[in-house]
Amino acid sequence: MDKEWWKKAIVYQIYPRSFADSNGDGIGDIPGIISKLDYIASLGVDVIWLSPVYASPNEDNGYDISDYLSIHPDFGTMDDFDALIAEADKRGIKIIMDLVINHTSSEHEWFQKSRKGIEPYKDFYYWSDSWPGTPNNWTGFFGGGTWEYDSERKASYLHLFAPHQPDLNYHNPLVWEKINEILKFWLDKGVKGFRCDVINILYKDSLENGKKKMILTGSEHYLTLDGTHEILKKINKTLSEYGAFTVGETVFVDTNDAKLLTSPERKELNMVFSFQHMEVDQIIVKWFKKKFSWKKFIAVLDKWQRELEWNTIYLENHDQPRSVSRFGSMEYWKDSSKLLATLLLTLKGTPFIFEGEEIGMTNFDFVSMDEVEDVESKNIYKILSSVHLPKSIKWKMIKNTSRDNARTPMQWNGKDGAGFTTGKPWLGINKNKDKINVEMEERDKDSILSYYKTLISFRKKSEDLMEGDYKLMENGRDVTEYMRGGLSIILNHSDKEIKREIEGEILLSTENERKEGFLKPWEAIIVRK
Ligand code: TEU
Ligand code: CA
Repeated sequence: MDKEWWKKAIVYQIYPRSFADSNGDGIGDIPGIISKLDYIASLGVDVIWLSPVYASPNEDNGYDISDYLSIHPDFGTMDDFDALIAEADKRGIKIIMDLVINHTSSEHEWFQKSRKGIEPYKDFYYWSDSWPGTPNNWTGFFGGGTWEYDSERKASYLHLFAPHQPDLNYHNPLVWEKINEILKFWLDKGVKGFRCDVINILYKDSLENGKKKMILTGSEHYLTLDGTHEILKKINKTLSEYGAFTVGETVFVDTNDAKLLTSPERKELNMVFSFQHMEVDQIIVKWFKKKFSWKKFIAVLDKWQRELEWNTIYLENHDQPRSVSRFGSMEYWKDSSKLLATLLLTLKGTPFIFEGEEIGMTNFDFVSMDEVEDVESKNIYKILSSVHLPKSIKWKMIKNTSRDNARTPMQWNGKDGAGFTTGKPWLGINKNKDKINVEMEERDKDSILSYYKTLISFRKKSEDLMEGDYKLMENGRDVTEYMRGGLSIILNHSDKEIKREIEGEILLSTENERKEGFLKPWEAIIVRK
């Protein structure tokens, strides 16, 4: 097999809890995913990335793993997982898993033994009784402090995320050995790679106080350090024997860090998820939104396109609000969703589609905190309770940014339960399910879903889109144009009709009926120059 097969792939991310529920308990599961494999294959994608399906107390929906070698009963059994690999394989689809190894759940056996001081687990985590100078002043990713006191060990432990997500101590060589066994376990089952959760923060060089900052005080002690590069080389070595690939979720990296992390000679990661284009509508932290600007958005994407030989392209995932609600226009919901699809599938790199993006799912329409499940949102809301701000503003901050925006159940049809479940869904279903759903869009040749299929098959057949050089031609307030090989992609990301003569042959447009000499509002076209 081509060593760099993942450069030709399109990845579809599944958030298993929210995808398809086979047994009516309101939680999506693996048999549910298997029942939708024909649908996934019909999109033309090559790889499924599964958000965590491991055993977990679900304080952070599976990003807190209590056993890396078993499947959470909510999701099914190991036999179900094996069946998923086999059934996907029949359809030419590979499975990659989420690798969450910066931290475990506090219910993991390693932590339970560690807090009792049982060897060899005693120093599997960062305990204040083993590290002088702790607890320190570091602040965490979900807001608030990073040390939790444990009455059993009579010491505190470090957690960069929620208190039940203790950070693993990679100064202890045994930790890597255990992780390596886990990698091999899944690779032997036929898993073809990993999306590596917050992978650039694994190694902490010291636990001294950090420089005081607006966010993440202490981060200079763990962001993309040499110790992490060393671990990545080890992960790479194990995976290379299986022809598997990695995509790192890398927080606060710029293009220079990303080059180090992904350069083929260094043999670390294959690709990374950058956050910079996701930060265009934020002021320092995501809870402070500012007006989105296409010019800045394209400028950031352009920098990454120019500076990296190859990388991921994504507009959505389970941590981000829905792209059409954020970058598109609700008035031109269908057109702007198609335009975003065009951007996603014509840039240089490996595209990642998040479940529901292909039908234009929108942000959750929730009205109160009671409907929110996201641990991050709940934490922030708690912190906000001591801040003097009108309640309506606090709610707006949560509503616009909550990760639950992307986590509402997949809208398969317009019925009660949206075809997702026959029971009570774990998280509310968006009321627009009767207008936005797979069943309707499958029947409609002009739908967002149909456009995704057309565009994916167009991309696969186009050498220009698969491998062509990238060059930005125009970065305007209303219109963007870039070249991929001999193709020009023109996007009108405004609510206005724009006068524009097109030179060359228009191969694809988001519009059924084009208006000669104009770009319709939110029209995107691909032109052979
Ligand atoms: O996300 C890491 C991460 O950086 C996010 O916490 C981010 O800060 C925030 O979600 C942006 O809103 C990964 C996973 O994708 C996320 O779901 C987990 O909660 C987190 O790691 C901890 O494992
Ligand atoms: Ca279920």
